[in-house]
Amino acid sequence: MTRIKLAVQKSGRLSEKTKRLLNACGIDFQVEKGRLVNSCENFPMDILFVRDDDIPNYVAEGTCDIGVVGFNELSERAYSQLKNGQMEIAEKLGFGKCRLSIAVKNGEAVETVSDLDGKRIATSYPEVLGRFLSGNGVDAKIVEIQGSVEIAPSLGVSDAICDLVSTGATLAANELVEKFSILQSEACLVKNSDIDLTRQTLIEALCLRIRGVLKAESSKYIMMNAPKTAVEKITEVISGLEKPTVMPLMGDDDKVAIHVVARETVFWETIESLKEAGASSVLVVPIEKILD
Ligand code: PRT
Ligand code: ZN
Repeated sequence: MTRIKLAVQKSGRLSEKTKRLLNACGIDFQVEKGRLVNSCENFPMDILFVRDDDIPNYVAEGTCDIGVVGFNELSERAYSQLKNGQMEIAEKLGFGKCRLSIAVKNGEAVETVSDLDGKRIATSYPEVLGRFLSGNGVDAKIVEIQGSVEIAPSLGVSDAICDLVSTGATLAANELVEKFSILQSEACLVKNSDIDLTRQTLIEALCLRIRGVLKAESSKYIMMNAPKTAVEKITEVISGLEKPTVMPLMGDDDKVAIHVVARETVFWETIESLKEAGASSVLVVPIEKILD
């Protein structure tokens, strides 16, 4: 029986969330220590646990059919393969969000991109940075370093850095100021484009499950009771959500139950507005799966 091969980061920032996503898709597997390939028990898929740096290449070369990796790694290591259609992004997964930014020492006079002319910029992303600089006509020296890029300026190795930022705490701790964000990134499911029909069908089935889980994660089911007279006002408050279901309440002719699926984050303000409009017993509950 045909099986697909998925590359996943072995241990790092994307590992746990990737495993959790697969489990939420109903895919079970054991991770055995020291074992490179682990087979899924209830889905025809084998998982290869590797360093994230290797994932773009594994998928581009067809060693694996699909992989979960940050868009930053794809842009650095598989830019041309993505551009020429050898591989493609099947799903954006919504976690591992960060940005690749250029930062300089506190007080350094860099305001516009052209102020980077003649500067030395340390990075582990020479390809992405090189494209950004040449695209902006900037002539700066790229100093390639693997790891701890943020200490390069204080060591005198560079004048600026280009590194991933999420909260900004690392930059602040090293007295660096973020100036230009050159790439937005998140974890992606990437796939090789040259795949036979059977594998293609399996990948589509996996994507359908992933989309269902992601949609459900950002959705909530809201239930409330309300006087019949308040239904119109409440419908206005939830007009941005799906069409509500309005049901009679047994033993109370004046009140109804209103149920609605919210496809976006439900803010406290919305719940407060519902209460103000006359709703009571407002329940906001998580949804496990949504298949449209
Ligand atoms: O061993 P392996 O090669 O597999 O792992 P790795 O060490 O290369 O990668 P890892 O596990 O650190 O990160 C994997 C992926 O997570 C990255 O490729 C990104 O797609 C994503 N990601 C999301 C991040 C961050 N956020 C992040 N903040 N990767 C790294 N960082 C680092 C950044 O380099 C800097 O040192 O965190 C620091 C900045 O964080 P803040 O919060 O202080 O701004
Ligand atoms: Zn890595």
